[in-house]
Amino acid sequence: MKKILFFITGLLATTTLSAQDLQLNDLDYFERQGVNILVFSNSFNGGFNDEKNSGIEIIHHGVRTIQGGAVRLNNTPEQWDLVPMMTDRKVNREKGTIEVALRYADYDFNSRIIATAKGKAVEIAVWLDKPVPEKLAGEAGLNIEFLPSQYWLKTYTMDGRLGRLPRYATSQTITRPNSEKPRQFKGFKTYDDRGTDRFVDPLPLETGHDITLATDTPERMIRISSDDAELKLYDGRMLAQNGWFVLRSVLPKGKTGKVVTWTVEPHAIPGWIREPNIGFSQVGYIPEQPKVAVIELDKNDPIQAGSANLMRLNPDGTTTIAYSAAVKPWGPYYKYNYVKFDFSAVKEPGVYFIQYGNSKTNDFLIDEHVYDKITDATTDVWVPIHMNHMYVTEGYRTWHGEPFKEGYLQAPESDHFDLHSQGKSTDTKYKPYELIPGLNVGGFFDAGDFDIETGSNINVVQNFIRTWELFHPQRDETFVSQEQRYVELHRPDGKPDILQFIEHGVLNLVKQAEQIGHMSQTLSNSVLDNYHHLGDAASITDGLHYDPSLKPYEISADGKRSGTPDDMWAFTTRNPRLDLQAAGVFSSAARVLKGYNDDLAARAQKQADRLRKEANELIAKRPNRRDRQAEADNDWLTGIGDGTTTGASQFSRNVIRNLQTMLDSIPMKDATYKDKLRPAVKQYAEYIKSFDKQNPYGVPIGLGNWAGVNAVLNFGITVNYAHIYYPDIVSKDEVYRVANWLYGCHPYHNYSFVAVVGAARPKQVFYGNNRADFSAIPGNVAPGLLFRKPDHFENFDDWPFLWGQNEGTIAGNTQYVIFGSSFKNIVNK
Ligand SMILES: [Ca+2]
Ligand SMILES: [Ca+2]
Ligand SMILES: [Ca+2]
Repeated sequence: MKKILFFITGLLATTTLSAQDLQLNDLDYFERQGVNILVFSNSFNGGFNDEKNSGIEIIHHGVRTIQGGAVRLNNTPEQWDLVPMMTDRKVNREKGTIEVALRYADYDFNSRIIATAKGKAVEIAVWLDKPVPEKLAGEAGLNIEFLPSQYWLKTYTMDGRLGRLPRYATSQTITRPNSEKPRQFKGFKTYDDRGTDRFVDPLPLETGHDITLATDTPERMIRISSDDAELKLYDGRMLAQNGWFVLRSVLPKGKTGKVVTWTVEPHAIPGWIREPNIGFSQVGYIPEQPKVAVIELDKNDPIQAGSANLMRLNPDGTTTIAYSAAVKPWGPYYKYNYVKFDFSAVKEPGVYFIQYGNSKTNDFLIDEHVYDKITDATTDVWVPIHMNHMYVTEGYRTWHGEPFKEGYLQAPESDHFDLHSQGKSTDTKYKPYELIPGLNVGGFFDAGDFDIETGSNINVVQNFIRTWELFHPQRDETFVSQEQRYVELHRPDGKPDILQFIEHGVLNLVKQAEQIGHMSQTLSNSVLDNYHHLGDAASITDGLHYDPSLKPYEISADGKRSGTPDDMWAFTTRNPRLDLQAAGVFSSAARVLKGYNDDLAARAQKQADRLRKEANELIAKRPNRRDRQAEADNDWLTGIGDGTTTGASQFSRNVIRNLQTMLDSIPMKDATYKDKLRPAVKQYAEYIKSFDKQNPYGVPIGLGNWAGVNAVLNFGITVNYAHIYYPDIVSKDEVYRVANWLYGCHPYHNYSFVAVVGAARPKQVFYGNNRADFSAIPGNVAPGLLFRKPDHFENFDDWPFLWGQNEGTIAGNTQYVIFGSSFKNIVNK
């Protein structure tokens, strides 16, 4: 149904846009060839506040370079500044308008934005029924934001004056009393004012009534003018590295009605057609595997048919056509059309590239060994760099010193940030702010931030244990000394790295169980101003115990305590379901660590037994929906084992949800269990094939605000295991789906999502803890393609700061280790 709907939209768009004026299209956004103007197709959701993904957004020649158009309360809003809630959105097709109602509940402040197509421009106007509240007068304004990496070094004119947007934030700021600062997320503060009681406010780069940005770059050029309001141009990077260039007009005091009017005209290159995106595996292909490139085409691209060539780069420097074939149309999927080029027939090892029309890809290999190194960067570099409570070094470079030497305090009651909270009771023997001894050992940084997310750390240990028990990888490229709290990359120490990673994860988790009595939700930042830390993890806190009897920033005479409240907190509200998960992983860890670290194995087993008993008792007293679901799943799984589960209506959904668990238990069961599973695996084989109809890439594509790589990896792991145990039902050809997607065969661009050894063109930037350097930590896996409603996929590779598309997590990256290990195992057989 969706396919048909979008196909019709595509046809309409090509015929009605010939006038070259902006039209309000069937998907409720303004469109002309090369320009999409979205008015709150995506609204601010409040979860992490400003995520640079909402409000009025402009997709300019295929790239979403402008967003954040809304009434905002700051010159350059940061992530944790307040965002408006959209309370209403009306599309008026006759008038060609989109009207949204916005509300700041904290200030009982309502406004409306009306966007109206006017020729090639859109008018954006702010309407007020009541004047701006006193407290926000001079602060509330109409803002819109420009992507720095697409606008820096570009020229602009403001009322005829020339300028160039700076590559780095070097404009000017003032400070103002904190009392004038609009409230931030839940009353937290993103900045440490060092006792001055003042906040930093950027000054504008330019002020006027008529600005054209990127006068030197047609695909980015945009003109914004206003007769009734002053336009001010700011650089948001003065406050935060993830800030954008901001244009704003402060709303006038005491006025109602139409208070600010902008005319916004993005330049459109006449007849612009997006360059085809030829998706293929940047890692390359082994000779025997299916090889299908997916080519993404602009809906106005006339070349929807024709043929493509596989070109061979010969050792003597010449190029020859190795294979030529007609492309096969797949059809439309969201805003683009898709064709496929199948060159599976080519099996000769060599260096190749694909040519389609005037477009050529970079080169790639066809060779028996292309997949050999796909997990090495992740296990040798990414994972050890994320080892907490250790000094981590590589060659001449220190990644970080030993973090959080002062340990963790018992969290007081808090409705916190990063989705954490601490209930009224601590559920421990500790008083709020009391040191919980010994927690600063082991564990892994969560992601682009530095907390120990307990659930994720449990997943990490689970993932490594599964990898170890199935494949026993003996790879040793990392030196780990728990005694010295020292890690060195690329220095073998005679011990398999995976065992050392398991040990490192378990050290923290077991210590939590021993000291707290159960598992913490997280060991995380107490203050927002060090949560967004970018730099050496060892400098997040001062390493000194917080002593509230000292003045802020004062250090005790013995040099051991400070008055700076930067110590991390342990969030300890008891969750018996998490305890049960931990108990499961402790039992497995005890099995794996026996003979390697007997003491830790015994401690893990002891905590497993205690936590399981206590958690089951607690859950029996307070069962919830999830427990009933888990119980139902368990009955169903047992039914499979007993042969009593039959073709119920929920069969397919249950298979999708539980097949991995069932496959994992095959080694522990007798041979009849494997036979009983066959119908479920057959069902799953149909599910795998169903993706060929759902989208051109043949994998499950997620549409959430965290792009879908975890679901894709889960799918890939299950496909791999299903093939390993049932090669007659799930054929070897199926296991390449997810590898293709990860390594470059996906929408938007064709770069590998894994900063990986072996890929010809991996992504360059990721949301790692070195993101301020526009860099990556090798081996990271990006969440991937972020979907923006109603029809846009995106993955920036020049701007690392959008976590939903570029952040790698410890759980996801260790999931990739299982995927890659099982994939290599299959391929190399
Ligand atoms: Ca986190
Ligand atoms: Ca080692
Ligand atoms: Ca401290």
